[in-house]
Amino acid sequence: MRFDILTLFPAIFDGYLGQSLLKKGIDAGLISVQLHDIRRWSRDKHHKVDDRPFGGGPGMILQVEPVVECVEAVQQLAQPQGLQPGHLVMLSPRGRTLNQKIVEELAAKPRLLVLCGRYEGFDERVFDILQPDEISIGDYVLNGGEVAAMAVIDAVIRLIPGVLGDEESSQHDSFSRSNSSSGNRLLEFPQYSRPREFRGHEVPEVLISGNHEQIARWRREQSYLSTRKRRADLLDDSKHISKDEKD
Ligand code: 6GU
Repeated sequence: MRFDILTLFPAIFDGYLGQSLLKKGIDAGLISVQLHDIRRWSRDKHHKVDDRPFGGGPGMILQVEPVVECVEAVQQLAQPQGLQPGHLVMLSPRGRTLNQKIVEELAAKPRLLVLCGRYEGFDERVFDILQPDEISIGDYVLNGGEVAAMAVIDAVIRLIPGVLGDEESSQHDSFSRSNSSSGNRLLEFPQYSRPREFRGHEVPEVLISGNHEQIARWRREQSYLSTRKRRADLLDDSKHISKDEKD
């Protein structure tokens, strides 16, 4: 899968790209990531890409020309390599809120262009012209789309076949479609490792019993109880989801 990240601050991604799963995926040839500095498409000799809003008001607006021209150049740059123009995601607090279903949808694309905003926002014509898939990571305000872009990429790469080893498979993740036979989306069950006792807190006996049937039943119950305690809204949601999926 190919990612193109379009940002005013490419350096923010350096640490993330050089670490852990993403680096493993890149080294294995399963993922490629290219960073593009929007400032290179500035028409200004000082590389300015923002300006004051017409009509007045605080803050600066990302200008339409550098953003549109940067996206178009990145789309075209791919053609000699036989790549598709790619699905354009724009990180924006007004977008649809990210969830696992959207992550699955994005993971099915061969190429994502990830456009990160800053300042007070984009000139509205960026949306009119590019018609991006606007995505938010929640109802709060970040200083820019970069951290949100990393959240999207991090969630998407877990679903690319081969990126996670068999042992760390994403199949059992909370929220994943396949984590329960009934189609409900439940939180994960609690896990324990050595030691068997710490400060009087013991590992549940059933996990040491060696009875795999009992262990599986206990884990299903615990998943349900954990979800009911922490995220009862998921239980309501999953009723709708399983009804929809039957239809
Ligand atoms: Cl994608 N961008 C910004 N600036 N703030 C956010 C966000 C994105 N998602 C939640 N808050």
